[in-house]
Amino acid sequence: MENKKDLWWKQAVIYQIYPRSFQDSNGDGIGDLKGIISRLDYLEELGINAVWLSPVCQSPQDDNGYDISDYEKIDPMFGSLQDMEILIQEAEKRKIKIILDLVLNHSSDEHKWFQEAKKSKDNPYHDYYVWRDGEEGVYPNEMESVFGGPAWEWVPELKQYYFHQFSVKQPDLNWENPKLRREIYDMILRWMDKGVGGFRLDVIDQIAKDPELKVTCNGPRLHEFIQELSRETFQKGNLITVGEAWGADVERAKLYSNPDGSEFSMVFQFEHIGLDQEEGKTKWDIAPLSLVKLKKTMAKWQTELHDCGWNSLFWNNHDLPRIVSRWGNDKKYWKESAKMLATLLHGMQGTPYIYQGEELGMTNVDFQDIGQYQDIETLNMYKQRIREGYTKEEIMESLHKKSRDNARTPMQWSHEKNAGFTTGTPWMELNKNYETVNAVSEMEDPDSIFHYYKKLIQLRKDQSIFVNGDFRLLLEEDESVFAYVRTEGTQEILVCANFTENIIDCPLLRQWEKHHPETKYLIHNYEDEGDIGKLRPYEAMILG
Ligand code: TEU
Ligand code: CA
Repeated sequence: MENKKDLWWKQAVIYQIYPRSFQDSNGDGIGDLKGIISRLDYLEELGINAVWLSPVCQSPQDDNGYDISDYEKIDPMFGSLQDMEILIQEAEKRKIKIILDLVLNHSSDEHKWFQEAKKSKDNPYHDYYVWRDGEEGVYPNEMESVFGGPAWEWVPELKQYYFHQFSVKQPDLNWENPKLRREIYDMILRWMDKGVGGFRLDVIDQIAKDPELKVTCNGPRLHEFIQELSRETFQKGNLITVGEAWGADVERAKLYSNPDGSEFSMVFQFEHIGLDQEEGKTKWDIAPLSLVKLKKTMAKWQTELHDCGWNSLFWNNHDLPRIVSRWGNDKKYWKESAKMLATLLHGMQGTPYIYQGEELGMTNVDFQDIGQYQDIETLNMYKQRIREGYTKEEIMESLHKKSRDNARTPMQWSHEKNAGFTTGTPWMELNKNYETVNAVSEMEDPDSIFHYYKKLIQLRKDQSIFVNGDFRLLLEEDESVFAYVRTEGTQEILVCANFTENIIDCPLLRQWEKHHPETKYLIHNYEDEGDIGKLRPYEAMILG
């Protein structure tokens, strides 16, 4: 089946909003839909084409909305269905599409399906979930939840366990059940009728599972389910669909982003994201990043999906630490390194994603007390590591580097109280640097990170080579410089970046200038051209 649709999302730049931390409109300290509507002009100014909203559906908020208790109601803390309809309309006026976050691997235990399911084994909803007979205290196996502790929860009335890959309040849905699948498809079709522009599919590679065989990712029926989901819903519209797939490799990504449109537009794969994690350990056990590994990983995805799939391009999301603190330099070279990282990413082939505040250079937060953290994964890790004998200092150091709350401190709009995020008490403390890192000051400064992102986004719109060009990595073994060439027909551009705080000799640039005498800077993160053969700390440029 040829996919004849206009693939608008190949030219698009997507902005991710974490609604509870974006903009509060009613003073309760929690971001909401009306707050987002009030910031659409800012997003239009930045030049983005679509907004991915982390979940705003009804939820007890055990995992900040990734535990949905009604897929078709907006949680009152975020507003109403009417607010969502107005958001979709107001965004449309600015040529911005709204992408919803579909959490289909699990629901909340407060969803009516689960409330029914746990009433009895022969309840019609019982098999919407994954159950195992057993006896109290003897788990079906030793599988663990992503958030720590056993992945099985005992229900005494049924003398059964239910399976949950995430929190105990996030029971896994049983995709083997066609009745469940049909209900999910009908729900998605109703959201499509409301005019949403696409969907992000939460941990979608975990929906096909076999807990007996300890299979919780890339299960045997995964692509069968995804192709049915796509056929029954997405293919009936002209949507962007992006699956979150922590277990994806290039071969699987070719299926997920097959140009025939049989599955998704693309996936979020995380191979580059895991490179500063100690082999075989957890995300909290940090290893120094090897630039050579990063270059080879990103180059592999660029070359192997070219013409047979499609990449998403991201450094950040609501689960990840802020990239300028992680692989940049959020102190002495904060502005240069934030711009360098953006240049590297946006020069590649794929759809770029900007996470709220990334365009301002927002940084990790150094909370000093565990009481300032709110994320369930962080709090569970703290308790578990205290039990395991880690010191508080060791744990806080890991949290400063990798807690998901690094991405969830409120958006920094201005230097005013609470950074203009709320007139009330913010649900989470702000990062204290909002007095200097904020949208108002950066929109006033033509040399700001904000304006640099704006230029990058415009560049992709102006030059088709960013969307269509092929990719060739240069200086593969160089541990300081990340450089690659994009080619489309006779046009060539060079993306070159110094990933370090040292001044680096770069003969490549002199050679480039010799072979392209009329070359010019399409974008550059230093104000003056400097010495063409040398790269200053975190210096980056795109030469065309
Ligand atoms: O995340 C999938 C997931 O596994 C991440 O939680 C990741 O393992 C962890 O954050 C690494 O730091 C998705 C959502 O993005 C996340 O916010 C949810 O908590 C999770 O699924 C459950 O829905
Ligand atoms: Ca609010």
